[in-house]
This record gives sequence, C-alpha cells and structure tokens, in this order.
Amino acid sequence: MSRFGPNILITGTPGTGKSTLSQELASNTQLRMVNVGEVAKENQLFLGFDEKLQCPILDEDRLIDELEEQMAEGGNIVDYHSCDFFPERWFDIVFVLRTDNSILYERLQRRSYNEEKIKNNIECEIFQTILDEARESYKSDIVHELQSNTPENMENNVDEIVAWCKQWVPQST
Ligand code: DAT
Repeated sequence: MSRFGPNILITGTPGTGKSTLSQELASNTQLRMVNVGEVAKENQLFLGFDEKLQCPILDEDRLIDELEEQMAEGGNIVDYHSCDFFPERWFDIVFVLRTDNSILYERLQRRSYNEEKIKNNIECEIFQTILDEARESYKSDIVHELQSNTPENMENNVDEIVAWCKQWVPQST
C-alpha cells in the first residue's frame, strides 16, 4: 500500500511553536493536522494525572491504536511534545523545534503555567531532551532541528517544509 502524502512529526518542548507551525502547514498543504493532545482528550486516552509534571498521563498504546489507520493512509502532520513511543515506521520526516530559554520562559509564563512547570519545561529545552529522544527513536537523516524564536523563523520553517512536501514521492510500504 502506498501513502497519498507524507507523514510529518513536529515535536519539541511545550511552547516552542508546534501547534502554530502545524496549523500553518495544514493550511498551506493537503496534509491533515493531528494534535495528539486533542485526540487523547476527545477519546479519553489517559491513564491518570502526573502530579509532578502537572499533566495527564497519555495512554500511549490506545493512542497508537486510535491513529493507526489514519497514519497508514498518510498525509498527516502529528504534533506532540514527546516522540519516542510512536512507531518509527509512521514518519517520513521529523522536525524538532528549538527555542531560546528567555523567549520560551516568556511564552510559558503567558500560558499561566506555575513556576515548577515552567522550570521543568525550560530544563527540558536546556538539556535538549526532545532532540536527543528524536535522534534515539528515528534514523538520524530524517531528524531535523529547527529554530523557532521569531515570526521570521516560523515563516522560513513553513516554507522549507512545504517545499519538502512538494518534492516528496510516495513510497510503497
Ligand atoms: P506548542 O504547540 O509547541 O506548545 P504554540 O504553537 O502553542 O507551541 O506556541 C506557543 C506560543 O508562542 C504561541 O503564542 C505562539 C508563539 N510562537 C510560537 N512559535 C513562534 C515563533 N517562531 N515566533 C514567535 N512566536 C511564536
């Protein structure tokens, strides 16, 4: 079976611009946006609540079952702040968004996260946790780091990914 379009993973620390970039890409391509957090909420795919990280605990197995058919069809932009539990075969390319600490701090403050949650996320970005996770989970030649500090960065990232989509050739799976 071949996919009608590529599957793209957009990952990175919360606040780096994943959902903004995904929305821009969805409106500039034929690709569908898959916000994992929203799919989980709609289908109640949670195992509980993580008090330390102050976020719901995703039921990763059920989430994968939920999305499997849609991912096999292709043409998806998946946006999530973690990336090591998805099947590697799902993705043709992976983008990891990166943001400077001071800029990220302000964005997270605007979300009214408390100090503990901001600190955890800033540490995640400082230690490039998600970039390392992506490099460990996918072939290194499909993992790309993108700066996401300014609107100009955002515009360039959209242009680059749209250009990549245009040259994508369906592959048999
Ligand atoms: P995420 O989905 O990674 O949590 P978001 O897309 O909700 O992040 O973006 C968080 C906020 O930061 C939102 O107000 C938009 C802004 N933002 C994101 N990327 C940006 C960029 N490259 N330049 C300027 N603002 C950006």
